[in-house]
Amino acid sequence: WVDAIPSILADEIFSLAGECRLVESKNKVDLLIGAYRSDDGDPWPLPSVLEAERRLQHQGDAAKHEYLPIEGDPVYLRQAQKLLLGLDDQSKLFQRLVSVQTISGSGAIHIGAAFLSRLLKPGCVWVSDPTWAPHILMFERAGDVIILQVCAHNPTGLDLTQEQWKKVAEICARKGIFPFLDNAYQGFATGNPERDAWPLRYFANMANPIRFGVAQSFSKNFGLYGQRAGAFHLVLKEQDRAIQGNILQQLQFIIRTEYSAPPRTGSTIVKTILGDADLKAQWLTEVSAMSQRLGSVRSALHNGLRGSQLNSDFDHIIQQSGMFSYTGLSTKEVLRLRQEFHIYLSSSGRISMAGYYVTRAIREVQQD
Ligand code: PLP
Ligand code: TYF
Repeated sequence: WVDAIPSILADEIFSLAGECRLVESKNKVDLLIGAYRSDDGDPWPLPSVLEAERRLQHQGDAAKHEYLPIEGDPVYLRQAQKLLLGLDDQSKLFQRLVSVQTISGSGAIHIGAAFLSRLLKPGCVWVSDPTWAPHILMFERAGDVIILQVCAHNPTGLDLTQEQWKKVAEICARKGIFPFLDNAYQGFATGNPERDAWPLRYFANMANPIRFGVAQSFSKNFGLYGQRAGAFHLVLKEQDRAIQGNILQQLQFIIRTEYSAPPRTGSTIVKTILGDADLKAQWLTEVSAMSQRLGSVRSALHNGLRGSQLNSDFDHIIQQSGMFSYTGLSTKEVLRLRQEFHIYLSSSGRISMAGYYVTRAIREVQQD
């Protein structure tokens, strides 16, 4: 059987990033991965995260390497729910939620997909075209489900308007479609996580509630890419109260068969920040700073390209928001950029706005 193991398509972004690392040119430009970078092109550990880590280190918690429960840390999960839905301690909405901690946003999508494929058994899963490629891979086996990105859409940078969200919610309710909201960039569209959560809060507070799932990631908005802090939430109807225990058992079963219990370092950092008023306020300013910097790179890129009598005025670059820009460059043009200029971007023409040589180069030319 070993000889018969077939090859499988690699992930384009990760494999091109590996290729780019090997390129020796000092002028190479990496616009691939959706990870925030500072003006100097370096990763930016959030100061609020560093402060939380410092506090945790001094706590000397003897239990800090113990297992978490299968479904995760209850304090972390409550903070995660509050951040999504804007809840205070008295909110009745908590009673409609079943939440489990997951291996970041990807794990949340996977656990959600596994849950839906076991229990809802959807006939069809709808995704935006284009969408983040793993959506399709993760739902391949999984009434109908539609995957919707809450904000800062990957790869296009284009989000639904509030009016469009209302229509989508109405169609889901009318046709019995289960919305699966992927929330990987809360804070990156407007700079404010509360404002970016509008679609989630609209869905949760509809007069005639519908059930929906949410995959929540803290990779981007806490800069905790490698820590894998996330959660999968089900927002249910009032009348589902009796079945919530069974739902949690099903989710625990799936987790048990896959990895037993979630990792705790990242979730402990997130709950420390969200549970402390000062640290939370600091974190909010840091999210806003990341979003603003991405916005100014966007404007700088647009300024550099417009009016240059090219095929496009590139105005779409400033109409988009978040981590990515969907440039409209063709696959052929992308390939030339890579081969002739060592500029690496996805073949779809998506660029990660945090790519720093572009910013630095634009600043240099503007200073001359
Ligand atoms: N969903 C979208 C649209 C993404 O772009 C990503 C990647 O960053 C994720 C989910 C999940 O990321 P992670 O598993 O790092 O939380
Ligand atoms: O789209 C991105 O760049 C990020 C990181 O299979 C990523 O979401 C990319 C590809 C992938 C998993 C994560």
